[in-house]
Amino acid sequence: MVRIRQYSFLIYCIVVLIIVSASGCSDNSQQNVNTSGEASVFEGKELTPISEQRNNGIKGTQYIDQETYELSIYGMVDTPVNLSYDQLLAYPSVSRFVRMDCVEGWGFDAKWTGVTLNTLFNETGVNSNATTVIFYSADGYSTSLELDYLVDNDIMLAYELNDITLPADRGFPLQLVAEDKYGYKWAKWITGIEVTGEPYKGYWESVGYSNNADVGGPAFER
Ligand SMILES: Nc1nc2c(c(=O)[nH]1)N[C@H]1C(S)=C(S)[C@@H](COP(=O)(O)O)O[C@H]1N2
Ligand SMILES: [Mo]
Repeated sequence: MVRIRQYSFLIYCIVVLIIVSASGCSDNSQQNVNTSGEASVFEGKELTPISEQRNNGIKGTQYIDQETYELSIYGMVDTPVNLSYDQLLAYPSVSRFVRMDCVEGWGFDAKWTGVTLNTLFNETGVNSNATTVIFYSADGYSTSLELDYLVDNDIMLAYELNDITLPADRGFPLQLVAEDKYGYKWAKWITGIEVTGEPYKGYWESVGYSNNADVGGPAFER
């Protein structure tokens, strides 16, 4: 009798285990992301696991189809381009350790891999009187940065995070790694890049957040 009860308890445990693991029942936002092979250290610096990073998109996770995806670069350029996901990956890549700091006081450390804007601008050419670059996202979000900041700091568009292809809720296929700028400059799910000669205020900037957004600087425009 005792043995049968022990057996049925064992089977009960196994069934529960299977259900829990199949439903992705865990308290992080990366439930269906396979992060095996995720890097935990880069250049001797510890990385925040993807499972401990947050997602605060204005309209939730965007799911972009890799097959039909195109990045448009247009505006004050010599040659506008539409680049497929495979074309983006074919450019020389760079990897860097960069910390992301949200203006609300949380952040994380990560290894980012992607293609620099300088590489892409080399392809399109940029008009000499251009000053500003606007990033448009699939969720209707937008933000902008000064052209000089992007060029001088060799800023990249990341397609990998801690050696993992950017998961959908982290911004697949591309997140801007806006080094030393608050998180709201780190556009995710980027579909369009416009080069312009006018200052531009994006989603959060247009309601008062600093358009400069230097980490450590004021959160709001005076
Ligand atoms: N498309 C899009 N990009 C976005 C946002 C957004 O709502 N939509 N939120 C921004 C803000 S406020 C922050 S702090 C970071 C968060 O990035 P993470 O998901 O890598 O943590 O994404 C930024 N990029
Ligand atoms: Mo943020």
